[in-house]
Amino acid sequence: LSNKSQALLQYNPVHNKVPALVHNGKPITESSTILEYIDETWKQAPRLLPDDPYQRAKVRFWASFIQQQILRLQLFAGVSQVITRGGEAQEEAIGELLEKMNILEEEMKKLLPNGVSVIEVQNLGLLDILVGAVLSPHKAQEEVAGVQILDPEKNPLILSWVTAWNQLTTVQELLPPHDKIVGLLQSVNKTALGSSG
Ligand SMILES: N[C@@H](CCC(=O)N[C@@H](CS)C(=O)NCC(=O)O)C(=O)O
Repeated sequence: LSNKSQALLQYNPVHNKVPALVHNGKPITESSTILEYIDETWKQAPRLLPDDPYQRAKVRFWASFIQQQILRLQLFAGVSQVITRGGEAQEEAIGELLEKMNILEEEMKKLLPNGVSVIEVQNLGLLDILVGAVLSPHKAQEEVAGVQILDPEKNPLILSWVTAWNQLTTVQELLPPHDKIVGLLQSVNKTALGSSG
């Protein structure tokens, strides 16, 4: 973000980043903290985390895996890093991303043995949001990075999960069109290439 508002600097003085939620005049920052705050404040369905402590722990573990491993290697940091680093380092980063994606596929098969063919808004969970938010623009990322991130043979569950996410009415209303995401990623990469000299 180049032109940060006074409100953003005021509400997220530590990182100056979005998202920041302001509730009753008080700021909450970091997307996962915001989601948990929403879940604890508005207790009606959908409940984002399960009630059972062990199931909650598992969901939190995979939520952190998606954010710290997959998102880190992908989207803004990942795609620009892959492009700017080039050569061997590029292959290494792509290899690591695909490896993490396969781990996610195998582990989600255990967590969701029936797969995900449809997401019901009333039963929306934290992992639906993270898988959807992080991976729904995967086609644009694949186009910009020139690499397949989700393989239908190796990642059928994740792909059907992303498809189910993309079918939600709210997502269809809010997700920018493919070309716009491609343009955004290209401009992020251009900036990254410029700043890397
Ligand atoms: N870990 C943070 C990441 C926040 C983040 O990276 N936000 C980006 C946009 S998606 C941002 O505001 N970037 C502006 C900047 O770095 O100046 C979260 O999950 O909330």
